[in-house]
Amino acid sequence: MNLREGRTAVNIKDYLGSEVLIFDGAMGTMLQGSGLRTGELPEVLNIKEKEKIIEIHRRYIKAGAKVITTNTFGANEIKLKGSGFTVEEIIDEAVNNVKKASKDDEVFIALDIGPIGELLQPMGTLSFEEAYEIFKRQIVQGDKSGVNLILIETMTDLYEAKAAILAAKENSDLPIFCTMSFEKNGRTFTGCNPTSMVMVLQGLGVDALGINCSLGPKEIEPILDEVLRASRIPVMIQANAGIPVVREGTTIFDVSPEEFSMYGYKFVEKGVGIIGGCCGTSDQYIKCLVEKLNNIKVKKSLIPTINGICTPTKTVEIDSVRVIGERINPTGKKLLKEALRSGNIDYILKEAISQVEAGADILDVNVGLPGIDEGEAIVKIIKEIQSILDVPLQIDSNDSVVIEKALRVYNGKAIVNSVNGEAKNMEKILPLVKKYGAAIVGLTLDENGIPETGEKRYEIAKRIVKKAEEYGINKEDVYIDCLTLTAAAQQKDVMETLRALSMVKEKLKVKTVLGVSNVSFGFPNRGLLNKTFLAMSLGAGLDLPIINPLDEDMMDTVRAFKVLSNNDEGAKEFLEYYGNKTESNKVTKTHNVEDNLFDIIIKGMKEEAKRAVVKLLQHKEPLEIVNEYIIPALDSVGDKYEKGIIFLPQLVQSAETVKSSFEIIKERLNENPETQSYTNKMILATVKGDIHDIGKNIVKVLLENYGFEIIDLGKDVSSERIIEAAIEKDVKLIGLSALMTTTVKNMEATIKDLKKACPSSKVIVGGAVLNKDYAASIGADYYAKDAKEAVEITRAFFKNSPKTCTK
Ligand code: B1M
Repeated sequence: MNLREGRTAVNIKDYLGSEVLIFDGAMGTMLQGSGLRTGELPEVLNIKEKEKIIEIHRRYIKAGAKVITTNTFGANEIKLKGSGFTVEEIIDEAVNNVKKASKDDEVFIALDIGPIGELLQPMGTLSFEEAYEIFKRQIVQGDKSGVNLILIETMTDLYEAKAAILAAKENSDLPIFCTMSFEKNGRTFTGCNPTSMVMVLQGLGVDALGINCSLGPKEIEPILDEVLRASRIPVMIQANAGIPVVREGTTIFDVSPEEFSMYGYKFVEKGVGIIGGCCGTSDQYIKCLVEKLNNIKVKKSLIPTINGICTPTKTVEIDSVRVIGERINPTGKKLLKEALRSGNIDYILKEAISQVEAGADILDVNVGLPGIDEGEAIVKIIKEIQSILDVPLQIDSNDSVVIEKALRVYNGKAIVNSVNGEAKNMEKILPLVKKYGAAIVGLTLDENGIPETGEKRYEIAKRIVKKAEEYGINKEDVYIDCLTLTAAAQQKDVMETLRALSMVKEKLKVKTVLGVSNVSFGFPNRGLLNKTFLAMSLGAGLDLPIINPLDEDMMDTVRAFKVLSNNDEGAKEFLEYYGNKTESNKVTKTHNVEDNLFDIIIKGMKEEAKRAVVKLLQHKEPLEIVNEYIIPALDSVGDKYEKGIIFLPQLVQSAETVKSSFEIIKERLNENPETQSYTNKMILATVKGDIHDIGKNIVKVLLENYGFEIIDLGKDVSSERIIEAAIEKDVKLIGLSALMTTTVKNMEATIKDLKKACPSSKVIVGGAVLNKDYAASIGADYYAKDAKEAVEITRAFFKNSPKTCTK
């Protein structure tokens, strides 16, 4: 059969959900097996050694694979820089190679797209739109060259996956499959969990999603179970042939083709519909898989069991009452208005943090204010909040342009607040909600305003749900707001809201949302009315109260309701919260702004950290601040990271916060240098493979302050560069820093190389992972536990030693 002919004749989508679709296996490890030299780009071989590539494709086709992946994993403009070939040339040749391997067109061709190889902001420097453009170039060419689908694979950052999917959706109409790579702890390298991955990818409209690489089938199985629980769309697995181990210089994968296919069978039994191999697999593995899966149909029933919203690292299932924090909304808030006008992001971040600390599960973000560019402001605020908090957001605007801008940059699955029953309004908002895979709040009002009776509001709710479904939005993602009216003005209508709410819950079976505090407007003792109305609404079936979480009475009501409605099983949350109440109050009270530098670093608030440092410097020495606040805070961050409490994005933010506050410490240190005449010089570097440089930079500033000229070679520095600089600049003392157990080995190798090339040079080492004995065992001459000790050692050294690197 000619599968590829006319592309639409037999669309790959027709296979999904019925036949098990078998992909090919690894390309990289097959190429290594056939003599790929280290450092050589596999994609360039599409042109330079096309026969080798064609042969690998042929072997997979012969083994029975129905989808062949192009050898284009890294064919992006960043990785190909300096290769002498363009993205277009490589992709075109790669597609041709598959076509040549399958003369009679018996397979589908998947355009392979791997990660760009650079981290996106805020973890790295690449912007979302730059990433989008990089992927777009690959996709446009793949489409032109005649692929049948796009396979976005081995993603570890959900945001990068989103950029790739949008680039695919907006520049081709090819089917999109997307897989991410997880580690043994069930998270990707950037901390993304499987449920969040599913929520976001299926929301973005991919045709299949799943897991590939990093792990063998055994380790993938529990992660797969989570994916299957959440996914409504076909699930794909491309496991490694086990976890690679290096034995005598060779990488070995310990899962045999037979065992691999047994897992394949088990996975299909569980509901997987698309299967292939990743690193370490070969045509043998695919052959076994094809034989084992002969005549098996897809089992997945596609019944969703999870509904909710998320960020990459945090999923909020709407399976119980969830609090939406209302405070980032300028209506009636003078200080927030000022902050928005003056661009005081820290004020807004503090509002965000305090609400989360008070128990908000979701934050509403509304920045609509005359005189500011709402679109620009919402994008900035979403990015800032998401760089320090993992809480999902509710985008609150009635301007579709603003909503689209916000949905585009938001990392995760958001709620859009809101759409109403007016046809024009639904036509504008709902397509955006569908395109970006969000949830939507539907207000029970239309061109005639808010109906008085509960029945009429219910009718509007019904209309909104129906229309949303017509646009392909799942009913589970529509949250109905029956609208709170002010008791002071419309007392008799208050109960109508609750009647409407009950009807919506019972008849439409959708989740409900309500801004509560409007009920008390114009009354004294508003708090009393608010908490009473909240309790009544929860009793009527409210799922998502929009409230001020800093209002203890309101949060008390929510917690109490959860116990009484059996939402908080065994009253676990209740007991945890109220059992420790006195203790937690005490902790908050003892903290003042200055003492908070520790917390500020952990929270990752850059501007706030600078202010705290300035205050602390009034009565503390710069190094005291480093030792008493900065290092303990980073230790705590490192500890939380290791325990999986926080993830890479937060680790990066804390490091960035330290960097910005250290700028101020540095200025102070440089105000009173002990001597300004640089008579002795030394080199400082963080060793190869290690990018931790905060400690090394502290050591540098202090040494400079004591009059030493520092040649700072930066981080991730090879021994060759260090030797070259030592010889060229005639330096006698070399300082090396390393922070990881893995890079201490590079430190040892660097010392060895240095001693060989520069025999009379001396090496001083430091870094939290070392101690005195270990430093001696790797050949270092000196070990400094901190920057102060580094200064003492350096001073003593130059007092007693010759000053040049004589060979
Ligand atoms: Co990473 N990291 N990190 N990290 N990070 C550690 C080191 C880790 C222990 C965290 C953990 O899991 N608990 C762990 C290493 C585990 C191991 O040993 N195998 C770790 C990991 C795993 C990673 C990544 C692999 C995470 C990932 O990507 N999945 C990745 C590594 C990338 C790479 O290097 N290839 C990574 C990345 C990062 C950030 C980029 C986010 C950031 C670094 C930013 C930067 O440096 N520009 C970061 C941070 C901040 C940390 C922790 C939290 C803090 C390090 C630090 O700056 N401490 C760290 C956990 C921890 O240490 N508690 C962790 C404060 C600093 C002042 O102390 O550097 O020890 P330190 O310097 C002291 C002394 O040691 C001494 O003086 C300084 C001042 O007193 N000293 C010297 C240091 N060098 C000296 C040289 C001298 C003399 C004295 O003479 C020359």
